[in-house]
Amino acid sequence: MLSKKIQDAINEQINRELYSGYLYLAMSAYCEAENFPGIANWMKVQAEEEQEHAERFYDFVNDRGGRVYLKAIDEPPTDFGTPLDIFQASLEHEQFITSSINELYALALAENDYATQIMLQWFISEQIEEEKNASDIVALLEKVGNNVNGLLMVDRQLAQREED
Ligand code: OFO
Repeated sequence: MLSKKIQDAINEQINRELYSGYLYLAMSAYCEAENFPGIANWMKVQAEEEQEHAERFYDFVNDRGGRVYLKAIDEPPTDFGTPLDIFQASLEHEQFITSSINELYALALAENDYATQIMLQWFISEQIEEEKNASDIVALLEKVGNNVNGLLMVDRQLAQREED
């Protein structure tokens, strides 16, 4: 059985993961409009991954006999600037998600909730990858700068991302 504190914190995290999906979908829509179909693809695959993260928490609450309460999802921005701005925003967002997962883990430790700790270990590893993915692309885009051929090359590369 989940404590009320853990249940509330995981419900909050479900909302953050759903918002992440919404944010990446908004980035994808923006990139479609800006004629960066490869980046749009990368963002759409990421949005689907975020939905899966939310469902992982959702299933965990139900499996532990808790209750999922869904809250309103905030409206994401509509303009994201250059490809470099987009991936910098993505990296910042993932750093925020990492800190919220870490806070959840600290709460699970304080509550002696071992099952929640084990479930969160998957997310702790996942966040290493989430931050790395965004920061690798930021580094690439910093090298490319305003070079149009370079931007098109990055766009073609990101077109290849597929769902796991
Ligand atoms: Fe769910 O990891 Fe990104 O936000």
